[in-house]
Amino acid sequence: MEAIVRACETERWPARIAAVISNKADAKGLAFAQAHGIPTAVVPSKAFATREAFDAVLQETIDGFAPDLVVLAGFMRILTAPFVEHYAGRMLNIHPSLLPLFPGLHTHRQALDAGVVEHGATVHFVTAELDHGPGVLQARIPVLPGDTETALAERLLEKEHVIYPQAVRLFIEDRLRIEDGEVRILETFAG
Ligand code: NHR
Repeated sequence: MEAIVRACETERWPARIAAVISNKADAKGLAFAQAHGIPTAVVPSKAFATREAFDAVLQETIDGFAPDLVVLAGFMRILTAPFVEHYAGRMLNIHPSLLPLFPGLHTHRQALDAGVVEHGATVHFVTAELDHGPGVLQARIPVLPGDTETALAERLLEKEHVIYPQAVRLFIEDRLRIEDGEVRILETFAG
């Protein structure tokens, strides 16, 4: 989230971060957002009995800021189908694996256990099926001898901070199209 806010500022995107919203009141990103003059909101998932009830209030809260795009960044609650449908084609996530490999949790552990020589991260549009939406950009890193979950996560995070802002920028430039469940990136004349 911080990388996206910084890219928006330093690259002078024709965009505004409408709000930063968390399901946790103590999330560090909220303080960061406030320091950057960005509105914040908290919808405490713990206070809701069901996923449906939480998602309904989360949706009202998001829509109150009227964003063009919803960006999940470290958001760890599985979202219900109606919520995902409401933001179809306008909600992104970054998942720390080379999807379709290793959807779900503990991706670095999954990659090490599988013995892959390459790992990575994927920015994708969010669909109801967890970590299965159309992919926008991927970054790759080698898996090194002696690698641990922590080491992999740390090296990958640097790459995530590059490709997630790039993907958001492509959306803002209206260069992403979803066709037959796949993302096409439009070229510009400038390259
Ligand atoms: N919701 C839908 N419908 N589809 C996706 O693709 C989603 C999603 C919600 C979040 C992010 C994803 C990730 O980056 C994401 C993608 C949390 C879980 C999970 O199992 C899985 C994937 C992702 C985020 N959450 C548990 C739950 O019961 C809680 C885990 C926890 O709190 O630690 O919600 O990887």
